[in-house]
Amino acid sequence: MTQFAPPENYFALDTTTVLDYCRQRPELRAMFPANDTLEAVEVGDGNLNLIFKVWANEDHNRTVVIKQALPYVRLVGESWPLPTDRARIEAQALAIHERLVPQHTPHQYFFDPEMCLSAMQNLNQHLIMRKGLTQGIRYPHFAEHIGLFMARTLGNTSDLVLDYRAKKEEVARFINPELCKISEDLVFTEPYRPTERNLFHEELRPQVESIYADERLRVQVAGLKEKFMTQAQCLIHGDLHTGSIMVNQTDTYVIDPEFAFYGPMGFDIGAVIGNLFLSYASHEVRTKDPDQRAEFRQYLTNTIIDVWQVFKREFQPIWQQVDTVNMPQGYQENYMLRLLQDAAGFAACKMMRRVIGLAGVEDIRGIEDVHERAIAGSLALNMAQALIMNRRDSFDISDIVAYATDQTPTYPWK
Ligand code: SR1
Ligand code: MG
Repeated sequence: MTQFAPPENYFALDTTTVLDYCRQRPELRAMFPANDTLEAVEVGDGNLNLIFKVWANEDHNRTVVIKQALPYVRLVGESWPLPTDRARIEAQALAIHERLVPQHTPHQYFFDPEMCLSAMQNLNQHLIMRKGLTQGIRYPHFAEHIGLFMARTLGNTSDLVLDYRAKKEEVARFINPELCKISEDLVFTEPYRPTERNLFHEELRPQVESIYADERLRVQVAGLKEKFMTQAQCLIHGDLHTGSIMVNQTDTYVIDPEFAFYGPMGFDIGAVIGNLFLSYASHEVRTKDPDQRAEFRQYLTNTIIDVWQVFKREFQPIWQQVDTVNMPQGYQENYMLRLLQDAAGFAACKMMRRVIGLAGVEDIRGIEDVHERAIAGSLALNMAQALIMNRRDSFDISDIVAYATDQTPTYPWK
């Protein structure tokens, strides 16, 4: 396997060495004056990196987050090497996001290329959105915030806004082959064939095997994979699931753009929609009371509809900048329709990979009872298949919601 050596002076921090590191950084001197007592804890629960929280004198309002890339996939270990250059990609994407949507991007104090780490604002009043959704918490401003975030970050990094040369230079700066390969494999390849890395529950085997055998489905997935690999449309976040979003009742922050590259816009929009649908599927068993379940699901589907409507509305300023001789109204409408249909297809792939593939999500895999887990997983797979197969017949976001929510679980087998 290819080895990706980190920079010469790189070493992986721990909860002791991170304290010395923070004391030595001039950018943190104002936050951590010389005589302060620093403490740290490692809080990374993701698949790839080390995440430390460092604070001073027991004052958690003076906390910084240090995110350091490990030279391998943390979820698997050193047998799966991964370039630490992803820390640079993340830092540069965060800088662009902070410029375009500062209200939805954690502030980055600095990036250290030798140590492959960034120091960032601690979002201590916020929760990972996926955790909130599993508990049935609603976020009333989320659709407005994420719709704006996506319209600004995707639209302003596309050919619709960037100068021809700047765009190509940006494509080169954000070449991210190994992280893209993870998505190519885990999102578009492995869920559709037997592989050692797939990790679904045995209860779901008959349904998974029918997916492996479904050539019509694989034709659709192959088309989406091609789009992912070839359409350098704009700078996408690349991993915009609800675990990459931190929320509370008033704010929304997007974190973790280490998978960023120039790819298709619909991949980010689909990630948001697909993860809201995964939550919808999980509440088939997570919320026992039928009225409460219906209400929370209504919130989720309204949110999906609003995300798309806000995205479209906030994309209008982008269309106002284009040359309408070359890009007349009809082209603009067709562009948005293609985006909607792409988003439905990518949402579906994102859902199937989280049920069948290596890296699952708490919404489904966190359901303790195996039968309930299989019910939710089965429903998610059926929703995803309906989305991917019917996306070309979807002309409005309400069509997409209708196709998905018409589904029922196949498990338990009749
Ligand atoms: C091996 S990395 C698995 C997953 O973690 C990240 O969050 C991405 O979603 C990736 O596919
Ligand atoms: Mg991540």
